[in-house]
Amino acid sequence: MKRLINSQQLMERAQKIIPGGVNSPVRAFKSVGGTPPFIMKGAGAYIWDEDGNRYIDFVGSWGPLILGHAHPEVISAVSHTLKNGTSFGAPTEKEIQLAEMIIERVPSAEMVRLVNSGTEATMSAIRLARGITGRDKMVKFDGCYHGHGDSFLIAAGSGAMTLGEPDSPGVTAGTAKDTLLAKFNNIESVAGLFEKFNDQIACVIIEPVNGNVGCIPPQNNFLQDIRELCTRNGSLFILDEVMTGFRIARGGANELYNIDADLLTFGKVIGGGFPIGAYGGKKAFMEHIAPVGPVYQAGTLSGNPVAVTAGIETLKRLDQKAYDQLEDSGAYFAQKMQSLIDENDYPLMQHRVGSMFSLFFSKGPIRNVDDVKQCDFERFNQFFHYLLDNGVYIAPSQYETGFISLAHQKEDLDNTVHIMSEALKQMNI
Ligand code: HOZ
Repeated sequence: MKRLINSQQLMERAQKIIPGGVNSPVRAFKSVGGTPPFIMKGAGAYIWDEDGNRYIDFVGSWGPLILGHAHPEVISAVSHTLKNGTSFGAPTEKEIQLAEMIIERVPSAEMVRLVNSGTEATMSAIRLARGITGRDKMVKFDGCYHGHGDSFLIAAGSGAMTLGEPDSPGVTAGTAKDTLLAKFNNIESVAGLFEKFNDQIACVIIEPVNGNVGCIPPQNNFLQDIRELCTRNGSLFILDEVMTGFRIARGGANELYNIDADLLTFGKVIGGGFPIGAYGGKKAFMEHIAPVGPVYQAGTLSGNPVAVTAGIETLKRLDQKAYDQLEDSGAYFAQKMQSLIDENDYPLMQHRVGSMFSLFFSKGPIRNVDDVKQCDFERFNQFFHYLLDNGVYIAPSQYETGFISLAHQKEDLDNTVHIMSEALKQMNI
């Protein structure tokens, strides 16, 4: 059992002045119970808590740290930028460089606008879609999470689902009525909405891999079929690549699944651990944004030089060799876990897309959030706490995805499989 004395004290202190003691609900361990370790530092594949315990980290700040923690060259470039000032509220050359890197990699991105978070990116993208089409309604998928903008907090995944609040109080009925819900991996549910509301739907927004209810890949031609429905009905198709962008392939899901998106949203990896987001897409659409067009969107710190530097330095290191390594690591880990599951006939199944993975406490199939809801959450919690006690840090919810970084070595993955195997053994399942 790891000692979390300092973390406990910090949590008590934090809870007095920060709601729940945390600045984002997923960090609070609400559904798994116990005290979250307060993190003191990270290096490569590891983090250390305030009691000196070391963990192999599969959260990676919820996705951004694809190079691992405190990558020396990213830190050095950021330090250099910092010396010249932290923010100007005026254009800088580095913003062009990051935008060029995004556009060069993502097939459907012809123009890009930098913002400060994934939430800002998705909020801005749907405003743009509504501004262009003059339509109000938007289709999202049950269990997809697109940040905490009002329109998205309807059947939302991630922390909202974990806390049992997929529809947040505070979202007005007026806003909620414009969010239409479809089922992930169920094209009939999308077609049904188009039949009913065809000339009212501004856009369909989707996580191409549903990474906020665990990791669920799209099946069959699901994404292509949505593309077709959007084209036929004059609606924009928005790929929310905040999680998948520059993570599952050099050009993200846009490239991997060969989907012609109208708009795309980004975050996480493009900030290399700093707060950033972006939305992009076809030039003809992006030129509707102010100051070129009438759709307004702005930000004091948008394109912040420090965040942009970290993003550039991160993307620079993500060449094909890096994606091959991420794929190898993901496949190696999944294959070892599958042997463990098969040899012991454990009631578990897993999904993986590159370096994104999830282990579900269910025999499956897992096609969408409805299937995830059938998982054995009690067992997930036991498993989670055994891992935490033994130095493996995964997200504290069955409704989240694991991330392998370039810093994870075979030895880290072997150790993790070993600890997972011990956890499952002592759980007696
Ligand atoms: N999308 C992340 C969780 N799945 C965001 C992290 C957060 O909500 O704090």
